[in-house]
Amino acid sequence: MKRVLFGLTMGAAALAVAGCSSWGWGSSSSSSSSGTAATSASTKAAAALSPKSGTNTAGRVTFDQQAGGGVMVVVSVTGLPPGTTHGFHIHEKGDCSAPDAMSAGGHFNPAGKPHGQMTMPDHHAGDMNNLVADSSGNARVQFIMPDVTVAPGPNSVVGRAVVVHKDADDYRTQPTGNSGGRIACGVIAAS
Ligand SMILES: [Cu+2]
Repeated sequence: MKRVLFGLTMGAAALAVAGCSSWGWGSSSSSSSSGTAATSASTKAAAALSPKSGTNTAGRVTFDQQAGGGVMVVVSVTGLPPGTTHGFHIHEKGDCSAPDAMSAGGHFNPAGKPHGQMTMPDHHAGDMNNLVADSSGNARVQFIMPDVTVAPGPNSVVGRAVVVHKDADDYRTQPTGNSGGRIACGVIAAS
């Protein structure tokens, strides 16, 4: 008798879980080809950088939210003048439509902090270290951003823009780092 009751209870629980899952799939994006992926928020995103302000600078940046906190950022940029240093930030608006990328707005700064270097106590969530081009004009680097997420929330990078600047960020000048014009821009989308 106990066995039968147990079996019935488990059956009801299974039905309840199945019901929740169906509801979850129905209310999420249909872009996922696998039903299981849609049950958790995306933890990966990417931006394709396009040339701006008449340059040939392009590239790709990927974002992978880490289980222990922070987001792993992998950067590959091409078409920089060899040996040069360039300010590099996440900007608040996911709009790279302007020829000078000014449409991307200011630095992504959800906490209202002063601009600074990523390792300083005060910095914008979107502040990243300068990119340094090698002798071929390429910059490849990877690092952890401590204050952003990929999953939805006030600090999510999805729907923002990655911007490469013409000059080096001095990590001091407010609120821009005095890094000059914008030479590449890409909108960050979940992937
Ligand atoms: Cu910037």
